[in-house]
Order: sequence, then C-alpha cells, then structure tokens
Amino acid sequence: MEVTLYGLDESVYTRIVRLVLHAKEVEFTLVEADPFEGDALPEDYDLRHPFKRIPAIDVDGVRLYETDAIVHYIDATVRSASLTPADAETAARMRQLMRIVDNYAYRPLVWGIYVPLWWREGQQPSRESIDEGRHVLRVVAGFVSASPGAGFTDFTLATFYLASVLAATDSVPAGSKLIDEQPRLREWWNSVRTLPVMALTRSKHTKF
Ligand SMILES: N[C@@H](CCC(=O)N[C@@H](CS)C(=O)NCC(=O)O)C(=O)O
Repeated sequence: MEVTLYGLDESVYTRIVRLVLHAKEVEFTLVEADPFEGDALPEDYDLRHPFKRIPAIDVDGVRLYETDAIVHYIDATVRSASLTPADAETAARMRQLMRIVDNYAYRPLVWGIYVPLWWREGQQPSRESIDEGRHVLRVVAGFVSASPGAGFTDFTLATFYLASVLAATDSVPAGSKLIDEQPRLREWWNSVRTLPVMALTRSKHTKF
C-alpha cells in the first residue's frame, strides 16, 4: 500500500489522519502542504483538494480529501483492528462525536483559544470562544459515561479526532482549565495524552 499524505505536522486535522495511520500501522510519506504561510501548497494541490485545505491523501492512486472520508477509507481498507464500532448505535455515537469536533469544537478550541495564546503571543481568547469551548467540552464529557464505546473505552476514529483537538486545547492554560472543569473527560484525556502514538505524532507546536 503506497500512501502519501499532504499536510503539516502542526495541523490538527492532518494529525487526526496521522494518528489513524499509526494506529492502523500504515507507513506513509508526508508531503508538506502549507495553506497558511503564503500558500505554500504543491503546484497541483487544487486537483487534490479543491478547497485548498489540509489534509489530502493518495492511497494507491485513490485521492481523497476531508478527514472523515480519509479515516473511514483507511479504516475500511486496512486489515487491522477496526476503529469503527460494530454496534450500529455505538458507531453512530462515534460519528456524532466526530461531527461535534468538526462543527462545534474545532473553531472555539483551536482557533478561538489555542491559536491566539500559542501562536499569537499576548492575544487573549474571546469570552465567546471560552463559553463555546466550555459548552462543547461539557457535551463531549457527557459521552464518556453515556457512550463509552464510541471512543473512550475502545479506540475508535472519534478517539483520534478528540485527541488531536484536546492536545491543542491542553497546550494553553485557558484550554487546560476548561478540560479540568470536566473531570471524567480530563481523566480519560490524561490517559490518552501519554500514549506512544501521541508522542509519535506530536509536533513542537503542542505540549502533547
Ligand atoms: N473539513 C476539513 C477541515 C480541514 C481544515 O480546516 N484544515 C485546516 C488545517 S488544520 C486548514 O487547512 N486550514 C486552512 C484554511 O483554513 O485556509 C477536513 O475535515 O479535512
């Protein structure tokens, strides 16, 4: 299997795919694609990702973009322990968590809290980001006891969505504090952040 991943080590979404590739024990080449700094994207990148985001992937000639599509494809095609629960309801809960990360967690936690504090020294997160971040973490914490198999007691695709976003969130004091407010989530995350796969995929831009 020849796998080329386009993205950046420090990108939260690229890391989700890297985590899944490592969990599935798939070797891959990372080709740097930087949509941030002066559009340092490979020349034909718009053919790989028409919206010029990262990541994009090439798996034996199958070109995909959108992290959800990528990780489901990897999980379905690579024969090692499945990262999708067999039970339909638990699988739906896993997808719900992935969508929650995409639609409600990534903006406030990564762009609203982590980026200003880590990348833009001196900038403070807005009150709105803190409130939204607190709300989404409370909702996610509810899944820890209500749907443990969706990503907390077993490794699923949602485990890695959450791990990548929480690694950024927990890298800055305002984010750590919000995670502390959810003791069950904090306890789970503390056990995940020390896993070898986290160290393997950590860039110098996050603590975990
Ligand atoms: N819906 C996309 C989101 C990907 C995404 O937003 N990636 C960020 C980096 S973590 C990006 O490319 N940002 C560049 C931009 O917003 O222009 C996915 O699931 O892959």
